[in-house]
Amino acid sequence: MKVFIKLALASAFVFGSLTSVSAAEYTQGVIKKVNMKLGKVTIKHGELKNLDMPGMTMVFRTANKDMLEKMKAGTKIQFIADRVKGKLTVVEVK
Ligand SMILES: [Cu+2]
Repeated sequence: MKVFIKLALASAFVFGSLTSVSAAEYTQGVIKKVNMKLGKVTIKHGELKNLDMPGMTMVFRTANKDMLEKMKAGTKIQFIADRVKGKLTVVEVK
């Protein structure tokens, strides 16, 4: 019985992560620092499942300058990050 439940949970998890590929999953973050000059933002972020990354504080690029201009240190955001040309980039902000 236990095994069955585990399998059911596992398949539900796999199904859930497969469907979340199209339905974007936002991660909580707090903006720590914005560097317009370098086009970078420091974010204390929660777990980034798509990047297989635990919560931490780190530097991201942003998909475009408009996005960066709207960011302010101390602001809580919900965002999606991904690798763009090998660089960790904020691709979407709620
Ligand atoms: Cu990180």
